[in-house]
Amino acid sequence: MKVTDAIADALVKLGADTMFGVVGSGNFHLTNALISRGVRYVAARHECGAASMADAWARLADRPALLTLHQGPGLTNALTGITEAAKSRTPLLVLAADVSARAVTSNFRIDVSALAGATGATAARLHSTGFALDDAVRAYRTARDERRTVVLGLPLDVQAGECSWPGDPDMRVAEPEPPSQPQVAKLAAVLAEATRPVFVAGRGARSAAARAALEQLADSCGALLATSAAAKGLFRGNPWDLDVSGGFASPLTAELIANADVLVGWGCSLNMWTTRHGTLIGPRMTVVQVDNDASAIGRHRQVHLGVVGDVALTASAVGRLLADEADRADESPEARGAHEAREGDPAGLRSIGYRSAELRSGLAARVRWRDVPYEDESDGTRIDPRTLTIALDDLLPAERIVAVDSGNFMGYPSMFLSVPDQDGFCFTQAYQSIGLGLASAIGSAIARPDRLVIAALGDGGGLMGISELETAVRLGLPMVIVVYDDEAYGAEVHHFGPDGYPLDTVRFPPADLAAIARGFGCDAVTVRTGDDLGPVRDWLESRPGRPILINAKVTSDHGAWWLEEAFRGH
Ligand SMILES: Cc1ncc(C[n+]2csc(CCOP(=O)(O)OP(=O)(O)O)c2C)c(N)n1
Ligand SMILES: [Mg+2]
Repeated sequence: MKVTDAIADALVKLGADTMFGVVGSGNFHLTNALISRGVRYVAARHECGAASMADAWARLADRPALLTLHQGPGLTNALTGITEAAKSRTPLLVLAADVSARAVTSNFRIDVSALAGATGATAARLHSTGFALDDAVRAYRTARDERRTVVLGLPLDVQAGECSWPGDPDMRVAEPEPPSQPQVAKLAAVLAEATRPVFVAGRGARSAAARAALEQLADSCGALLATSAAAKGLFRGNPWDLDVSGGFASPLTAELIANADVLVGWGCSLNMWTTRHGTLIGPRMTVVQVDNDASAIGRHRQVHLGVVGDVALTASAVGRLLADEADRADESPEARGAHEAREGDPAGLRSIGYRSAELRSGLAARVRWRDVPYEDESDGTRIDPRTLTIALDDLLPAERIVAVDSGNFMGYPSMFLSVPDQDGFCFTQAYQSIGLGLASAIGSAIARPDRLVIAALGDGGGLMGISELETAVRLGLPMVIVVYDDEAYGAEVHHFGPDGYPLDTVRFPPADLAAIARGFGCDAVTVRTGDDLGPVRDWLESRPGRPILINAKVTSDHGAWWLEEAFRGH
């Protein structure tokens, strides 16, 4: 049996079903072997786009995507997207063709393992025809079970070799890690004493099971619920949802988090973004971190208590312990209070922990950014990005996925567009690269054809990744692409401008992005006022099988409020 056929068989048996890439001679046969076994192949126009599509797809599908690349430049072109995936712990298997070991003078020769390791990905390799299948299966399992981006080097001579099929691969999937009982008891004791607890759920809590367990525990101790940007939407619909903690937090959210007496990060690194460089952590706050990866605990900031374990299992175990303690207390004179504490009060009819009826109505009225008053700076020729985004929030269906590129503009879609749940937000910002937003929106649209995908881009990042517009048109994806067009690398303009530096390197003449998009086969509209959004309404009604690009000429008199915060992190 040919090694490429054996690997394709094994990957399909393990569950691989979707692959992104750019095909050259080095990955031609393996890619076709996978396609002939039913794997869907999505051809991108640039390997970085393919990597970012695969990254977004895997985040939403919650299983490994495959990324297939030609040797040498195929891999180096993909590196930025691979780095983003590796830093985000996206389960991704990169099938990276490589020259044969003996081809020491090949033009395509690079050190694949060194490159993979340098990005934070896990390096793997087909070592020989005899072990090729084991190497490939192990690489897939590492990607899936450890949530790693794995770069599997595929030497051409090994790919072309023969091997024997050893039988079906081991199909076991790693089980989630339960916490230890002493740590559960410590966290239960902290929550039993808390008067103003806040939970901040991160990427490691992005599941329905974690949401259910965290909501139940929060009800029993009166905690408010926030997320990191990576888990935005997780608690949508819960009356105690504070939305995102950190630079994107609304004033009310920031105030409530800073005034907490106990903050528990659940599958959340509590990094400088989520804590606003630590300013959301009060001096007398007890900080707890729960994570299934022991090395994540205390990595960004010191915590008073670290609990190693799966988020859903830990939240359930702590909830059970608190309920047992309340049951025992039922026999005591304080029985009634304890009983109430155990039952919780999700509706907020009486005060428990941080919750009260008054706070509940305050949250309903003021927790969203779009409910915070602002002065509309639109001037008839350029639209205020806040006004634009609120209009889009009203116009576009609620069942959506918002995929955001990087830049000064990025907070507007992140904070003014609501999302239906944690799968409604695709935030590829772990590497802070511009240019990944469009491709990650395409990967999202492929993962979730039931939802309208909104790609939110700056003009800089949009033009950097524009080759994938052809992919979106070719695939007939009905997505909305909003370009916040300030004709500049606005982040640099607003960071350096106030100090009087020359800005010629970061400003550009106007570009007609709507015409460019039409050239790719998109529908398109240029928007300078809210009235210009009519064609978007028409497009929504007819839903043609092609994207619409909104070239929004936005005001840019000053930087966004989160930008200075971001530059403090450089
Ligand atoms: C690949 C890459 N190159 C350069 C940068 C530095 N950078 C950060 S934001 C930015 C400007 C992006 O411009 P645009 O997409 O128009 O967004 P804006 O800041 O104008 O809102 C640049 C160049 C980066 N983060 N990533
Ligand atoms: Mg710009």
